[in-house]
Amino acid sequence: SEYSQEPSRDPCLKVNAKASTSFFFAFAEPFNAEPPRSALVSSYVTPVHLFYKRNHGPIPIVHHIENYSVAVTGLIDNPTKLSIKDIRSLPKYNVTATLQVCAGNRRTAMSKVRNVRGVGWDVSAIGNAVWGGAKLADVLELLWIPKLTSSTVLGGRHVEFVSVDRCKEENGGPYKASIPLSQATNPDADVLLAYEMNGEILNRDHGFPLRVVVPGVIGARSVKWLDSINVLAEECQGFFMQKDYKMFPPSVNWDNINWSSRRPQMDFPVQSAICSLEDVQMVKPGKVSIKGYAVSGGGRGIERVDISMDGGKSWVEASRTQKPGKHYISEHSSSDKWAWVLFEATVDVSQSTEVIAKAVDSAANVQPENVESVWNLRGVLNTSWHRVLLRLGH
Ligand code: MTE
Ligand code: MO
Repeated sequence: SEYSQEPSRDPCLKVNAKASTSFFFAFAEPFNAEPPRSALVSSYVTPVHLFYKRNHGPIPIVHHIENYSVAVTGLIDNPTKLSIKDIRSLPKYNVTATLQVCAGNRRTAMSKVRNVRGVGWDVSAIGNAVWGGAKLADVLELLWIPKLTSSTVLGGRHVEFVSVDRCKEENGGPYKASIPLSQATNPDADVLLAYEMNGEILNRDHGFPLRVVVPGVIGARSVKWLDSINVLAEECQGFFMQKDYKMFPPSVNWDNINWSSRRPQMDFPVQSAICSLEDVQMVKPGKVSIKGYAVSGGGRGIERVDISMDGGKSWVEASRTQKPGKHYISEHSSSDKWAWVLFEATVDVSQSTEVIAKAVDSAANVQPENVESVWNLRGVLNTSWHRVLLRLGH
């Protein structure tokens, strides 16, 4: 089958089958999986084998890396092909960035309110990695597209990334997505053509030999197995930009949906989740440690993480840690504005109770209280307060 040459994966990963697949297709292909919660917060940088994996087709194989190249075409004067050597010859940057599945994880919790369509992602479809590669702004400059080129002046130009994989949503064509030209040419946006993950050569699952990493933006725009870069007069018209990964209001259903009425989701909102406890967790009376992650998109850092034990009437602030991965940092490294913080609080438990976490970002954006208020038919962007139930046992 098309899936006979998949890489081997850590058996601890939880494979998320599509809700619609029957029992016989339960190890649904393409491969979509996330790590156990507790493993996710055991390190600041997520190990590659534990990093969630999100695919829309079989994992491509590149046999001869020497022959591999990326075509740069579209609205440019000199269309060209860049080899991996050309890309490696540009200054290398290590950017610590949190990537979150699709247009946000935690779909399973949203589907409990009302049915939604899509792969059942829980809280661990997110990871924080150190991505090593060339800045897209440097690559484009090499092709005479100056840094900080404004998309507005040029009528909303976008830079499109096209892969080599085969997705059924694209009728067997490749996965693609685009970002505004102004972001692509902004060195401070830290958009990378990455060939390393956590100091190792990028593996097949995560896009070998080259992938895009768009920090602060939903994972769906970070195209893996990059084949070409096209400068377009407008947004990419592919399925994943136009017919998916958009936020709709709770009133929109499959009968009245109008895809063109909404913009593709780009920056992700403020998100946090408790990972040291399952949804329903048995605990002994006494001290319980609450650990999790918090992150916001668009380069907005985390200002605060609050914990409540009384349904949100009162809150205590959790402590936060953010460790720049020093050992990866080279002369060209950047701050951790794209990376998550891990939080921790210790609470005293004497009866069964709900624990709630919510984060606040540097622009004072706060997670919404209820999932109902952000419910949408695709089940994306569930950033509602994260709640777990502690059941007292002995
Ligand atoms: N790129 C290609 N070529 N094909 C894909 O299916 N999935 C996208 C994005 N890039 C995808 C892709 C989505 S929806 C996400 S969330 C991220 O890759 C997942 O990246 P990861 O598997 O490295 O975690
Ligand atoms: Mo995704």
